[in-house]
Amino acid sequence: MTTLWFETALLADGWARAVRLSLAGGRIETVVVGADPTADDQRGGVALPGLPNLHSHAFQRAMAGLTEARGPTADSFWSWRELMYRFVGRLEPDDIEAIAALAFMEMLETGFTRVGEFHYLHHDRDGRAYANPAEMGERIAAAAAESGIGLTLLPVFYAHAGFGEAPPTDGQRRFVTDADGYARLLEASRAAVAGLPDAVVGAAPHSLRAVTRSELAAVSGGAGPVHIHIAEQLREVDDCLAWSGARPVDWLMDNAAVDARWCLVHATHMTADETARLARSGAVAGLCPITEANLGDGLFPAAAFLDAGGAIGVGSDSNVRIDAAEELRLLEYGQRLSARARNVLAGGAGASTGAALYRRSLAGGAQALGQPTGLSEGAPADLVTLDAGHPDLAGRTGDAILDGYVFAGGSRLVKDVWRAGRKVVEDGRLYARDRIVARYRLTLERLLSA
Ligand code: NGQ
Ligand code: ZN
Repeated sequence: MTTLWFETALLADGWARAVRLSLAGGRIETVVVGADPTADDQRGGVALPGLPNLHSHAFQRAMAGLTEARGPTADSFWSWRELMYRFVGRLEPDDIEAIAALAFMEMLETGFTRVGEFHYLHHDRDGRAYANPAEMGERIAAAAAESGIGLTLLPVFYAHAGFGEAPPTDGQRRFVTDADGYARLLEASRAAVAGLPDAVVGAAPHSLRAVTRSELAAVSGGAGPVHIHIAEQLREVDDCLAWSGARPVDWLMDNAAVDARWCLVHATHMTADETARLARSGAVAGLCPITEANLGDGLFPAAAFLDAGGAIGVGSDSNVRIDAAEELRLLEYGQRLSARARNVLAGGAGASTGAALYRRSLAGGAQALGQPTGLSEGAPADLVTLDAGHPDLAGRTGDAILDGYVFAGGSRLVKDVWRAGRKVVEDGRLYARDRIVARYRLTLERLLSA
C-alpha cells in the first residue's frame, strides 16, 4: 500500500488541504481531508489529477522543428502533409517504438497521464501488412509500458484519399485497410494492449475524406470511444460542400449517430448552427491548439461552443511541442487574440480561467479516452504534483494555483507524476529518461542521415 500526503489537492468537489491518499492496485483507495502526515507518507505540495492528452500521432514527434523552412510554393497544411508522408515512408517498427517512448515520456513530464494515440501507420514500407496486423500497435503499447503512460489506442480506418471514394495515393499506402483488414487490426490491437494496466481500445475513422458513409457506420458501431478528424482546414470544408452540399460537421451530424462516445478532433470550421449542434450531441471537441497554430488551421469557436454546453479536451496531435499547460494557455490566447478580450473561457464572473480550462479538459479528456480522471476513491491513481515552493506559486491557494500553473509557470512547475499508482516522474524527470533519450538520438541520427 502506497500513501501520499499533500499540502493541497484538487479533489472532485474542489480544493482541499492536508490531503492523504492511499493507493492500491493502480487506483486511489481512500481520500482523507485534513489528515496529519504519517512517517510512511510520501509528501508533496500541490496535487492535481493528471490531464488526458486526447489526440496524438506519436511518430510526428520526430519531425518537430523539421518543417519550418519555406518550401517552393506557398506553404500550407497540405504541403506539410506531403513532408509528413515522406517521413512516414522511412519508419520501421523499432523507430516507432523509440519515437513514441520519447513522446510519451515528455507527455508525462509535462503533466499528461494518458494519451489517445490516433494510430494509422499500420503497414510495412511497401504497403504490405505485417505478419501481425498490429505490429505497430504493439510498438506503441511497448512505448506506453516503458514510459508508464495510460494508453487509449485508437486504430485508424483509412480507405480513400478524398471525398467521393478517391483512391488512396501512394503516400497513404501504409495506412489503408478494407473492412476485413480493419476487423483483424482491431482484434490484434486488443491483444497488443492486453499487458497494460488499464488500456482502452477505441475506433477511429480517419476523416470524412478517408471513409464512406457505410464505412463510417461499420467502424463506429462498437462500444468504445470513436474519434475522427473533422473540419480542420477550409479546403476540407469546401471539398465536403462540393461533394455533398453540406459542411463536414453538419454532414456528420446528419449521417452518423454522434453521441457522447464521439470525439471530433479539431472541428475548427463550424457555423453557429454547427457549433450548437455539436455541443448538443454530447460529443467532445478535441482541440489541439499548438498543432492547430503550427499548421495554420484557424481558431475553434470555443466561447460559443462552451456557452452552448459543449465538452472539450486537449491533444498534442503533431507533438511539435508537448506540454499540457501550454495547450490550455494557447487555447485561451487564441480566443483572446480573436475576440480582443481577456478571460474569454473562464465561464463566468469571478471564475478562474486556468481552473475552468483544467476542469473542462479533465472531464472531456476522460470522456473521450474512456477512463475516469479525478482524485476520488476508485479512480485511476494518475496524478501530477506541482512544486509548491516555486516562485510562480508563491502565496497562491485554490484556483489561483491553476492560473499560476497555466499562465505563468507552465510545465517547469511539474515535479512528480504518479501513474496507475506508480511514481514515474521525479523532480520533472521520467525514471527511464536516459535510456529513452539515448535510443531516440540514435534513431533520429539514422533516419535523418538517410
Ligand atoms: C494526420 N494531422 O492524420 O496526421 C493529420 C494529417 C490528414 C492533422 N490533421 C493528415 N493535424 O488530415 O489528412
Ligand atoms: Zn490528428
